[in-house]
Amino acid sequence: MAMMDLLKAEDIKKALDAFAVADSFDHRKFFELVGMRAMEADSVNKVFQALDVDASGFIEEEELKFVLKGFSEDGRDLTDAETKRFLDAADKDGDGKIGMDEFQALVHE
Ligand SMILES: [Ca+2]
Ligand SMILES: [Ca+2]
Repeated sequence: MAMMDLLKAEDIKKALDAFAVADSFDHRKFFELVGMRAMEADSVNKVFQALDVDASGFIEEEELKFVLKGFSEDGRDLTDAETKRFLDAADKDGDGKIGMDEFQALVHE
């Protein structure tokens, strides 16, 4: 499922533009701007699957670094600090990766 089928291109652009500066990324604001906070669980799961590039069932740190590219090929890489903050916020069970339930909780927190 392509991200474009789940989200509006203008919202993706707005969300990416808001965090164009390195180290400015805020996942709560990003999910809000991109239109995911109002999304149904089923659609959030589809976004998760699109971001889980290797289909391991988890978003690992190396996938998280390139998470914005999952929304648009113009998306920048997250910095190491942003990646770590994002992971720490999501990874409630401390296994170093984001499961689907953790992703759901993060989007709707
Ligand atoms: Ca993965
Ligand atoms: Ca985890």
